[in-house]
Amino acid sequence: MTDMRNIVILTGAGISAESGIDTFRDAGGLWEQHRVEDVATPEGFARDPELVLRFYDMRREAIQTKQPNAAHEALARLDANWDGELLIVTQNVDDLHERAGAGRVLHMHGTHLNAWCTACDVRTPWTGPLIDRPACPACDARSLRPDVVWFGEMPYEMGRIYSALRRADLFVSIGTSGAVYPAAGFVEEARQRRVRTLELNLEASQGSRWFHETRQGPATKVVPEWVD
Ligand code: BV8
Repeated sequence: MTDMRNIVILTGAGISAESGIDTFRDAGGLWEQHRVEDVATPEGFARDPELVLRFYDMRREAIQTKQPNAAHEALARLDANWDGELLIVTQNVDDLHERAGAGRVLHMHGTHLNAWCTACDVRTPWTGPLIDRPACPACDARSLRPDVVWFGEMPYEMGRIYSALRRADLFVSIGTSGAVYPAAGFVEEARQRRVRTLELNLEASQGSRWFHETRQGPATKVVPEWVD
């Protein structure tokens, strides 16, 4: 990586799999009874708010019992030691990158650590259940939803992501199936700008053909090997 100055790293559920957090595709339990698109959409929330709130309460509770793994720790080391630009754009709503010590992290699909009030639009840190319809700390309305980006909603900080991609020398995708846009399109964006592209994933993904190099294996193996 010696000639690389600016790096953009995209991570997906696969980087947290070995921490015990279910990915979307091989999840058990509630995931198998509901397609993500049915539960992770504004329409699904309008149709059955209790189902969606229970679903996210369950995931939030599960995330809080998990620990970062060697892949999160390797990226945190890279972040700490890299004197060029570096941005970890994660699709994940877990906070394992931050708990491993990474600082330059952007949650494009939101985070399980916040609740978002649909009455006053204020986002507040929230780790408890939402199913009991607690009052918004800012406006007291009982209108809190998870602060995650559902299908059909605009991901966060897209301008910041695209400007980082424009300046990048290297784009690395870790643990994502390349199934969901706009994240799945970042590699094409990178290729059009002649940015070097690398995929680190357990298996071939929907976007593998776009990468100059793909290394297959569990994240706790292939990510430290790449970083160190
Ligand atoms: C938007 C947050 C526009 C919530 C998520 C038709 C064509 C193209 C696009 C669309 C279309 N129809 C609709 C769309 C748009 C849609 C979309 O892309 N749909 C898909 C289904 C086709 N996208 C959207 O709606 C996005 N918004 O487009 O807005 C807009 C414009 C103007 C104004 C308003 C709006 C928003 C999408 C965000 C949805 N939210 N998550 C939550 O977490 O609950 S999506 C969720 O699934 C993730 O965040 C992630 O983005 C996505 C895929 O998940 P992955 O992270 O990749 O996980 P997955 O299980 O799929 O794969 C895991 C990978 O890890 C696998 O490859 C596996 O091999 C690997 N792995 C497993 N174990 C390991 C491992 N790798 C390494 N080590 C291991 N141990």
